[in-house]
Amino acid sequence: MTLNIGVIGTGAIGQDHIRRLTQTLRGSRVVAVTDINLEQAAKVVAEQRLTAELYPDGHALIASSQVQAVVVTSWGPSHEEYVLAAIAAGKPVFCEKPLAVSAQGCQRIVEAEMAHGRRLVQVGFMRPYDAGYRQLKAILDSHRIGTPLMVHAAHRNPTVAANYTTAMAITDTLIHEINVLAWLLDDQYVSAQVVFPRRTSQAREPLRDPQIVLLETAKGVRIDVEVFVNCRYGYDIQCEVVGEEGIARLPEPSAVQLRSEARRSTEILMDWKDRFIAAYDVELQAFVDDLATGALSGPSAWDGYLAAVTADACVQAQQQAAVIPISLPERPSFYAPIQASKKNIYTKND
Ligand code: NAI
Ligand code: ISE
Repeated sequence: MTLNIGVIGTGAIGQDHIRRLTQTLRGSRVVAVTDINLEQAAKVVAEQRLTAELYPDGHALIASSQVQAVVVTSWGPSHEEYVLAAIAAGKPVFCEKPLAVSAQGCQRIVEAEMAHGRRLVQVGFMRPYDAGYRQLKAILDSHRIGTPLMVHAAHRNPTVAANYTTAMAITDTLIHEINVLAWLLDDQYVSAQVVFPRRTSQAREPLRDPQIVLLETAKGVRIDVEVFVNCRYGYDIQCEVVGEEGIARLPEPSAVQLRSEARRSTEILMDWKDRFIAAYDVELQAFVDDLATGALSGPSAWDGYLAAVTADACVQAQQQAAVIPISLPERPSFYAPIQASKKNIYTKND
């Protein structure tokens, strides 16, 4: 069976997901496309030689009988209304992060999905699908480094757009670490603090860059994440877990080692699209495959909600220069992770 997908938002990641759905993945085709900038959507349809129909807006696309599932890749503030519309129409929806720009928005989605009675939402948290993070998690779960005590992580971008704000270092960037580290440690956050080192002269005023986010988990693990979005040299994701018996480190992306002109070197990627290309493929393939078997198993609306609550605390921590307690609600049984019996890349026990 081929799943007919409608894509809302044809910017950077929208184009990339359309390409993978059309050219790389099995079992899906893009039949409908829209963007608030219709000219751009038309350009993407032409450039990627899609047979997809162009829709005047996201709501018309969701309502169309041609569309069986929706992919939301528009800008963050529009996610909530499209996800709620998809749920109201009873259609599965893959929504890029953030699920909504506020924790309350995510909560409204959770409530709508639970009222619907079946999972319809997958959030675009792709790190748990990355082979390196999967290996790291397998090591932690095997207890080879003993009980995790600390995590040192970094999320570095070479540069960011002019409209990037200090809060976006949390809501746009750190949100991936918020999701993946809770999954990796099988833990949840209890407090957040943000400290600002010396500001890089490469950042546009008034952006505070870099930042160090300090998170504490319920099990007492201390996490520091450096977010540095004008680091210039590359797109660089680091993660090191220090345990009682050893240290486990996220592998570097594979790259040719070059010996030339009296130097030994390897390239550093510049773009998130390349760094996580395989993880994006696997997460969207999981969405398509899960829909064929009837039950979504990837990052849920609840995971989107937990990330948003934690992100809100981090933004408060930026603004108040204080340690902000985080109180996360119990995961409802509706969102219990699907266990080993089902082939599922996201859950802990598969
Ligand atoms: P972008 O700015 O390149 O594209 C966004 C597109 O959405 C634009 O074409 C814009 O015209 C369109 N748009 C804005 N409002 C709309 C509306 N109300 N209805 C329909 N279309 C609308 O942004 P980018 O980088 O593609 O990001 C899109 C989303 O994907 C963001 O939420 C971002 O955080 C997320 N993202 C996730 C990544 C990941 O690693 N999972 C990587 C990059 C982006
Ligand atoms: C972007 O929006 C993403 O989601 C990428 O995965 C992330 O690494 C990058 O820093 C963000 O700007």
